[in-house]
Amino acid sequence: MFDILKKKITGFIDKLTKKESEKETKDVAEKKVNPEPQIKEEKLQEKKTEVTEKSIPEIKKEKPELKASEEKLELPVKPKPQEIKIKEKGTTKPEKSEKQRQVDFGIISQVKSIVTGQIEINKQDIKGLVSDFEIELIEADVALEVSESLIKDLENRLVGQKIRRGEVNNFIKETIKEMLIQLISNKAAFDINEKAKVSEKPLKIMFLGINGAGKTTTIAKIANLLIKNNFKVILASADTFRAAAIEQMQIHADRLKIKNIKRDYGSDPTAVAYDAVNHARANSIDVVLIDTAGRQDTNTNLLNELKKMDRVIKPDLKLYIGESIAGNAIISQVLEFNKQIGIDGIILTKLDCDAKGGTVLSISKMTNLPIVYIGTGQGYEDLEKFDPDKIISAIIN
Ligand SMILES: Nc1nc2c(ncn2[C@@H]2O[C@H](COP(=O)(O)OP(=O)(O)OP(=O)(O)O)[C@@H](O)[C@H]2O)c(=O)[nH]1
Ligand SMILES: [Mg+2]
Repeated sequence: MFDILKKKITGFIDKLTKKESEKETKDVAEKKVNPEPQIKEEKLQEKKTEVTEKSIPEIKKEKPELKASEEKLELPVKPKPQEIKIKEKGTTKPEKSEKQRQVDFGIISQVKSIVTGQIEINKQDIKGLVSDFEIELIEADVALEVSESLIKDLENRLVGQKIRRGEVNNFIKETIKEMLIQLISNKAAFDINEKAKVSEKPLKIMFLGINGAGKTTTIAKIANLLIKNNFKVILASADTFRAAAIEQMQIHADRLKIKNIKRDYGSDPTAVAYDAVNHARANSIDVVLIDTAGRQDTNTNLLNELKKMDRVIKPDLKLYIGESIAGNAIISQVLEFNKQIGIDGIILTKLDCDAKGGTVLSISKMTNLPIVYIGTGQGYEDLEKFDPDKIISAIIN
C-alpha cells in the first residue's frame, strides 16, 4: 500500500537530511578555514610557526583521518599553553594584541556553536529538492493543486528553522507528517456506529459511485460492522440494472444472516428503497443500507434516477464509494456527484491495491469532504475507519 508515495517521501527526507548535513560540514569547514577572514589566516600562519615541532605530530596522532582543513580547527584551541610557554621563553615574536586575543576566543566559540549547536534551513539550499519533490508527488497521483500547496506549506514550515545537529532527519519527518495529517483530516468526519446510535430509526444510508468501485462489497462490510455493534440491519437491492447485482447482494445477505429487500430487474430503484424503509419501520430495524447501480458522473439520466431516490427516501447519509486506484479522475467524479446529489462522506476502496497513494492525500482537500472509511481487501473485515494519523504513519515511519 502506497509504496510509491512512501518511497518518494522517504527519498526526499533523506536527500534533504543529507543536504543539511553536507551544509553543516561545509559551514564548519568554512569556519575552520576562514573563520574571521584575514586575521584568521594570519593567525593560522602565526600558529604554524609558533607551535613546537612536537605538538603537531601529537594532534595528527589523535585524529589521523582528519583532513587538512579540520586539523586547522584544532590549532587555535589546543596549542595555547605552548604558545604562552614559547613567549615566556623569550621568543622574538611580538606579543599578541588584545584584538587578536578576542578574535581568537571568538573563533573558538563560533566553531563550538556550530559543532555542538544548531543548523538553519535556508530557502536557497532546499529550493531544488523541494521542486523535485513537487514533481514526485504529482507522479504519485497527488493532485497538482495539492502538490503546489503542500510544497509552499512545507517551505514555510522549514525555512528559517534552527534545528539541533543530529535531529534534522527527525525534524523534517515530523514536519511532513504533521503537514500531511492536517491535509487529510476533515472536521466533518464521522463514525457510522455513532450515527446509528443517535439517529431516528431507521438510519438510511445510500451508497453511490461509478461502476465496479466496490459499492456492493462495501455495503456488506458496513453491514458486518454494524451487526457486530448489535444494530439490526437490512439491505436494499436498488441496483436493478446490472446483471447479477441482485444475486450478489442476496449472497451477502445470506452470509450475514440479514434480510435483503428486492424487486425484479428493471424495477424502479426508488421503489425498492421505499419498500426497504417501510420494512425497517415495521420491524424496528436500525439501519437500511441501499445499493445503487454504478453510473458515470456524466450520465444525466442515471443521475436523475439518484436525484429521485434522494427526494423520496431522504437518506440520512449519502456515501460516495470510490476506488483509490482511480487516481485524480476520482476528484472530478466526487465533485460532480456532490453537486448533483450531495455527498456526506467518501469511502475509498482498494487501498490494498493502491501503490501510489496520492488519491488519499488529494481527495479530501480537493472536495472538502471527509474520507470516513477505507477498504483494504475483499473480506468483510477489510474495512477500517479512516484514521489520518495511522495512514500517514504508514507512509512516513
Ligand atoms: N482488493 C480489493 N478489492 C475490492 C475492495 N472493495 C471491493 N473490491 C472488489 O472490487 C470488485 C467490484 O466490487 P463491487 O462491490 O461489485 O463493486 P460495485 O461498485 O458494486 O460494482 P457495480 O455494481 O458493477 O457498479 C469485486 O471483485 C470486489 O471484491 C477492496 O477494498 N480491496
Ligand atoms: Mg454493485
